Amino acid sequence: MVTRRQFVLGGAATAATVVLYNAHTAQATGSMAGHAGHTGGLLRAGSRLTTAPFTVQMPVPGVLRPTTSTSTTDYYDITVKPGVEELVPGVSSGIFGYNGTFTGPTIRAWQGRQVVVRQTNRLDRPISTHLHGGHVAAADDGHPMDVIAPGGSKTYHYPNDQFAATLWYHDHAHHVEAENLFKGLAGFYLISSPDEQALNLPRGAYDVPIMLRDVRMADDGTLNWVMDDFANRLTILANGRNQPRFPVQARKYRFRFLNASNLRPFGLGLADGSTLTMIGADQSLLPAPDDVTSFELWPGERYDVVIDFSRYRVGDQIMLTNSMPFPNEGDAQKQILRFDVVGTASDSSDVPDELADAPSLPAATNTRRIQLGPFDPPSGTMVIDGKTYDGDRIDQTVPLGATEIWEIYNADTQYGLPHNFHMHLVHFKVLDRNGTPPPAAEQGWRDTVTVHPGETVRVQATFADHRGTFVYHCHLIDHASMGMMAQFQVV
Ligand SMILES: [Cu+2]
Repeated sequence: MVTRRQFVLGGAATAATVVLYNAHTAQATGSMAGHAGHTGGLLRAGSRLTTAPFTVQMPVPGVLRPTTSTSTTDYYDITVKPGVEELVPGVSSGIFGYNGTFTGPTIRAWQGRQVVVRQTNRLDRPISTHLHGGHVAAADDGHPMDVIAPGGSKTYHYPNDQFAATLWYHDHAHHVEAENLFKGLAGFYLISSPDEQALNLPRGAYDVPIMLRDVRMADDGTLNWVMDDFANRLTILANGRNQPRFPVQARKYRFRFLNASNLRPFGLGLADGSTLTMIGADQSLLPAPDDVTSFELWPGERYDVVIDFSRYRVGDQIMLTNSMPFPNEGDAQKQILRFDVVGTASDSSDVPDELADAPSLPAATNTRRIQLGPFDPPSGTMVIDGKTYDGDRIDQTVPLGATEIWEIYNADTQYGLPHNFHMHLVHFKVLDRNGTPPPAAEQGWRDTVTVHPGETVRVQATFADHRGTFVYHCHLIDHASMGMMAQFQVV
């Protein structure tokens, strides 16, 4: 029998973190002349544009059709190019997009069935497409230095020998990954497996990916890119729309929440405080479902959540809210998406008490200590173990097949910067945070983990299958572009 309980992930630390986070932002953006004036413009835009919130329906990104398929492989073609989207109703924004759309097309993959994607770059800048969460060869990883020049193409091979999970692909070209992601280069990559399908979770039209993120938008719709510009990214988007509505039937849905923001964490819940059932995170389903009333979603992270709308009546409207408290933000940042119950539908889906095997942990043979930060405001650099990223430097050498514990310490106590640690190639298990085992929602396989200032988080991973050079970095991705990235080489 599974014990379900309520929790707020890291809730106690949140308020202090936010205050300090803002102190950092004031430091980091202190040189921005006209800062106050621009904020005023954004607030005017916000009040004008929120005269009609929840009038536009949240789109569900379309599933990409293979160009060709064989008995073993699906082949896709994606063109990265500029596009125009109405992220806010009535205002056109120039964006970068996979196939020109702000939320890229979704790739649906099957465990053990290969996917091959040819990416063609029609932007005027380098790109590199990383499959976040993909267990792939180094040549296919979308390494920051392995870029596709303007006009060029590269073909990526994804074996999908991994668990059913919500993955995503996004840009990773060094020094411009943060800007490229900010302007729209992100899409879903969903892996299913026979084990997962046998569970009878909500599927088809009732399995909906939702990409949450923020942008800084001028009154005319221009997306204003400024590095580490946390405080001015005030327009929140769900699947590329500001404050949309989403019609639902009075039955269970599986929502795959991804935070594709560069820096912004969310604290998500329903306005009526009712239950969300966590079923998956990052790289796998959870061992058991976990009922909560809210959860935090940090940049790069995914949580699969079942919401049962059968407790509502047709005509009810339920707000998805963001409780992460940031000063000077109003309803436009707190009310993210409204679910409108528009009808009833039969529901034979189920959330069983056991979802997946708990992560297996062979004995670790090595422990490494990794230090994130501290941030150095005068230079504007972010460091890991005292160094900014250098593509010619190998920071850690790991024998193929080794199982290791990585102890990640966040040294950014002075400015109170949280970081979200992400490793390429591997999936890891969070062992503990300052010695305390993780909550239920962190009990599955992960590839990101939030490390608050002064915290030490221990994770365990096995470096299997692929030799070569891979990066690890903060997934508050502006930090990565500012240097908070390093490399391990599997030999
Ligand atoms: Cu960071």
